[in-house]
Amino acid sequence: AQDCQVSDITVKQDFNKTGYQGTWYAVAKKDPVGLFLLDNIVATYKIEEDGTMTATAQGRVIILNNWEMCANMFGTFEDTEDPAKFKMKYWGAAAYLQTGYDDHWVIDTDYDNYAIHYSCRELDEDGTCLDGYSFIFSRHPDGLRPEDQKIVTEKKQEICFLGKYRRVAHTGFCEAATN
Ligand code: DAO
Repeated sequence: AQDCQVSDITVKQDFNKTGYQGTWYAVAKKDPVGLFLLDNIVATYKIEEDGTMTATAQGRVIILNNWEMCANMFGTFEDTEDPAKFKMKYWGAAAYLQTGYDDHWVIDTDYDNYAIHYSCRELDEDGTCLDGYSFIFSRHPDGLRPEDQKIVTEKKQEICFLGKYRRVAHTGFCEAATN
């Protein structure tokens, strides 16, 4: 997909959502226009009894331009014909948090250490992504293992987001009991 066509992006083959369950720490993020989650981003995925995937996520946000808080977010996932491509409906625990309906693709994962998420919100006329975001997730709060970094760098390039990520810090901001 080196012409950066979103339709050419390959995702995880035979994605196993059961194996994807549990906690993932965002270690890097490519932001969309009007970014929302800043840092301390942790997502926990779960398969419900009816087989649908759901997630909760936390992260530090700044609302109303200057109010810093920890956002508690919820997502439900609709399956598509590709097992690694979902549509995600998301909303916040509080009404003033963001809501939306985004693509949620799993580009690659080994289930135990790393995962590369991708979402294109808006396609450009030429088929490239005009506005998208991506999380690099690790099962380990302190980051990716050195042996996973090469794979992750290759995948960042394949989705045409190489050089567009920033590190996501984990400072404990969202570990307090309440907001
Ligand atoms: O942070 O700029 C951004 C876009 C991310 C919006 C999605 C937040 C809610 C996600 C909940 C489920 C798991 C990833």
